[in-house]
Amino acid sequence: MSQSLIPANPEAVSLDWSSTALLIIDMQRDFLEAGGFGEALGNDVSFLQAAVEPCLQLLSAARERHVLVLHTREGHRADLSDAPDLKVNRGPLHQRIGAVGPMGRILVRGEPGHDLIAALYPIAGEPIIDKPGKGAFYATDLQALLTNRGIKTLIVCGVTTEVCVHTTVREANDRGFRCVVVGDACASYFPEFHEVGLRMIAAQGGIFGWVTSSKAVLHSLKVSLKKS
Ligand code: C5J
Repeated sequence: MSQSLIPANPEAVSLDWSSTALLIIDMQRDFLEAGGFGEALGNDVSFLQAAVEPCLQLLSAARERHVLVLHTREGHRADLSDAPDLKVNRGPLHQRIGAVGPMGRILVRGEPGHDLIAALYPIAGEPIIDKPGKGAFYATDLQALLTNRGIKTLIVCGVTTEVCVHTTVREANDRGFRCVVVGDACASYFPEFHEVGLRMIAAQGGIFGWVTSSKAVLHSLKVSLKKS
């Protein structure tokens, strides 16, 4: 596949699909479904539904075009030994990380709530990055996986815009990966944080990366395939 110019903020971004991966952040039941971590924190999880269909379209197109897809999941070991006290000891006991909820223990690896939503479930060959933090590079092998495959650009989508998407984009940017964030394929429990989060990425000449739409990425994938 060839070079492509994608309309974006703050300016069109040129990318080579052969060194580009799709990174889907934390589309987990714990964040998107009732009874999980997101709801335990007092959020209206329905706000995150908006990202599902655009993520699905990106995922399907990336699979069809043999673009590397990686999925991340935020969560902890069953004994919570990888979770700082600061993160665990917050809020009422029954709503904390590790507490038993309707989808098993909240944000614990292997529990039903920790898993990715059915609509975006990974297939063989798509790495899943289990991360104990908000950023996907912290305490994971993501950087090695990308570098060893020659990936230079990340198309980033998922939830939540201002927390795990933002933290990951900042980490990626500092490590030299170009991030193209797909605005309508990200979502937040707070629409205003979503909007400002996207603006922060593209501000100051694209201080953390570029922001585009799923339509623009899908078009680029389609055109690149025709050219190849
Ligand atoms: C949060 C995330 N919001 N995936 N995690 O705690 O954004």
